[in-house]
Amino acid sequence: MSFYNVKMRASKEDSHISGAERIVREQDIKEAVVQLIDRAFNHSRGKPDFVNVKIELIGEPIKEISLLPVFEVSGSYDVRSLLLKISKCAGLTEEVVLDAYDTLLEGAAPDGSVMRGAMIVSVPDGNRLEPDKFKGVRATCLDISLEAQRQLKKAAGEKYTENLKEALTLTSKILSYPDVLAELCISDDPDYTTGYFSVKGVGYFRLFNVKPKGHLKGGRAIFVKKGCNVGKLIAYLKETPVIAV
Ligand code: PML
Repeated sequence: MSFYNVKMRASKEDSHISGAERIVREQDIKEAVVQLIDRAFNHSRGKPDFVNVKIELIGEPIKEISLLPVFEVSGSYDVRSLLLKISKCAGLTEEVVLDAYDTLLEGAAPDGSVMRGAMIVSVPDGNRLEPDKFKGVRATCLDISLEAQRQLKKAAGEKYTENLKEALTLTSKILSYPDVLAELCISDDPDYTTGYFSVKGVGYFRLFNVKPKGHLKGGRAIFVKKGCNVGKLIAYLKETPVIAV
């Protein structure tokens, strides 16, 4: 049976507004396109002046990966102390994680702007490995099964959002690569203060107050083992089709 990757990205005055994707059978392409277009025109960042929808046949078997378990962290807490604690328990170098957190809040691109994709940070030395320091690295060709989505909705209850589903699917793919240890994400939407720290073998720590409200910067940091082959990692993140179950 053939599957297709349907991708949408929307922008306004050349600035990214939203993007989403699905992996579907031929008979479900139309429905997926309608959902994605609907999403493009109903985003809190405003109406797009450009929407691109791309449909590609997937020419290889789709790999099943496990959706990470979610741990919610709400209330008032100090993000840096929490990151430090989680990093320590997970055997990650604390300074490297805290440095990445500060860098994302300052804008991780060389000119201090927000990177579209993720930076790749080597552990324990903290070196930045992404070849393009402005664009970073992006993971695509991924989706979540209907059953996993149903269970996630049930578990998250009223705290369920489409952002959660997409972020969790994305980071589950990123962490499924053997040399990836963890990922930290802070939204660059000034009104969305929920981010996450996902850790291999542990799960997705959903941080409801990862940055102050109104803060315009954010981004993603992927932590990898020192010596990780970055070319192979990037190829996996971009090209290997996965479905989180
Ligand atoms: C969530 O758990 O609600 C998603 C957090 C990450 C959001 C990333 C983004 O939308 O930029």
